[in-house]
Amino acid sequence: MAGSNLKVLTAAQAEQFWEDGYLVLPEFLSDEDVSALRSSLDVLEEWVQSHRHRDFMHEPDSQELGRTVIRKITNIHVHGGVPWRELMERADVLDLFEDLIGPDISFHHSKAMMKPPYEGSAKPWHQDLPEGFISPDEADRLRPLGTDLQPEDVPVVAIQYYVDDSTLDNGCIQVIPGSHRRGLFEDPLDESLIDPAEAVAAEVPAGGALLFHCLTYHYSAPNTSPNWRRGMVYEYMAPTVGVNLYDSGTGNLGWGTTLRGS
Ligand SMILES: O=C(O)CCC(=O)C(=O)O
Repeated sequence: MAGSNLKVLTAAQAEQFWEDGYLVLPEFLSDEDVSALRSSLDVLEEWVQSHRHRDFMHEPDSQELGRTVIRKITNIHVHGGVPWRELMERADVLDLFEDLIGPDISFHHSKAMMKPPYEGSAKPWHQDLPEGFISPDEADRLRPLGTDLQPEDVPVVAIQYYVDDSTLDNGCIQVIPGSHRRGLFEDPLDESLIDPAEAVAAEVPAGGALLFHCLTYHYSAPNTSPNWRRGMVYEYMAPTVGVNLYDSGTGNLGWGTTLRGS
């Protein structure tokens, strides 16, 4: 999938991404980036104490009395202000995606997954593609294809940036390597499809990032630690082969915006 003139990744990294369906980049953002991004999240965390907005989802079982605990902020590239907006279309980010999915890159969506200390709840095992990236009819059409559904034909890839260390203790993403080559399943994934022995904890230090394909099985456990695990997802797409993506109308701002190429 990746071209021969890579701009950010080594050939081995690009190959590993397509083999495993994910790739850890332990270093990506500068210390200045991380500090600006953290400050913006701190502002939002205060803002939500006195405001309500449909893009801000609260932790459903929070025990924190008198304080709103945020689970997820949809459209972080809008709500987070300048640093998050710039991150969406930074040249090095688009270069990285060009290495993986080619020169025609459009925006899919963004969100902040806050995983607050002690209260961050789990995200069940799932693939991104059936989570509103395609219509239910399209999912019904694709599922019987099984392993004929090639990940290279659905070049939709997420990057999750971390402003805190993301570890097993605070609910890092776990993945099943190679699961992006097993076809499309119901959302969320039936637990019988998951062999815990195959799961890999994709731990990433603050400032690093995790890339994962839209068919890769992934999960994150509750945060049982005293530490934040704030991981912000930006998803990008390139033209697909034989798969109709759609904007589910769930309020992803900027869906389909061309960021590079045609
Ligand atoms: O950040 C998390 O805990 C889960 C994120 C995720 O599963 C996703 O973006 O698809």
